[in-house]
Amino acid sequence: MASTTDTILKNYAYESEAVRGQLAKILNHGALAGTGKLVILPVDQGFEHGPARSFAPNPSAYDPLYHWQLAIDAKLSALAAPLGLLEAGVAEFGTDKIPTILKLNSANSLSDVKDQAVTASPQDAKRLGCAAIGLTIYPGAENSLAMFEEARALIAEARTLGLASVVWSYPRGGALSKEGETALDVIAYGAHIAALLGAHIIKVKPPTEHLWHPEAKKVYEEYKIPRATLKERVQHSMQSAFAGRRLVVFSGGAARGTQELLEEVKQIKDGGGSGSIVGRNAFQRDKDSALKLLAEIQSIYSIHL
Ligand code: FBP
Repeated sequence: MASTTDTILKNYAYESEAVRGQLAKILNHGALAGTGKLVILPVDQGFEHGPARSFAPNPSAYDPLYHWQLAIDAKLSALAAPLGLLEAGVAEFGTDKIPTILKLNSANSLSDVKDQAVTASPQDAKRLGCAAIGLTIYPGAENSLAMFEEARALIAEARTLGLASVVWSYPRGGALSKEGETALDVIAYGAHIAALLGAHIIKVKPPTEHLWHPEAKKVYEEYKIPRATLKERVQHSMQSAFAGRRLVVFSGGAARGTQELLEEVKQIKDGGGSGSIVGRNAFQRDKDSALKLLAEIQSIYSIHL
């Protein structure tokens, strides 16, 4: 019988064995190995929000090696971070203990421009033994078209190096209202654009019930696309990512209560989501609490498969 990983990899049959091998490395690692589900630790918030906003709640987290150890001890699927953080730990931890995703572009809160600078290359990812590159697009932003072109080039280069690609699709900027950024039609659209750009793994925020684009709103209402529960909205997000043929993980967001987060994870799982990417909710807790939370999240994804 084909394993769950093999079944998922059939959706990537157009890719080289090397790229599929990197996807398999992530899918077959850690506590969720072989389940088809993923829990990833992203640590690019120091770049995006600044060090104190990211690490002051748990000062151990100022140390890049802390995040490597956390991802390893929590038996996560992968650690995703910008260049410097991966360079800081790779000599000590190597690449077998935790698959890594090199985040190639970064925004920062000192500038309100809705854009990301390319701060590393696919070659760096290869040099550091990463399984994948990661990059963010901002659908809707003034500069979104250039970001899509940048994504095309980075994904193509990663492919020639045998690396997989993870796209953070975060609609924002331009005409989008704050409420619009996480509206169901907008998140589904962002997931679809990432799939069309060739992302293997897509990362989106959990969508709300809100509908933003007036023309899309009419269609959602005419076809009565269910959206009352997060489970239904996750189902629709998966449907928009090639009818579930792409892995889609949902981000954790700002730190909040354990029960609220676990309830959200249950709904993501029930909606057929591929997993979670949990940063601040993990590393802003003390290590024991983070390990407990990450184990609970992973156990939700591994039951009733
Ligand atoms: P969190 O779990 O901390 O929300 O991390 C997920 C993430 O995508 C990070 O990779 C990124 O730095 C952050 O969210 C960006 O969040 P925002 O765009 O809301 O500032």
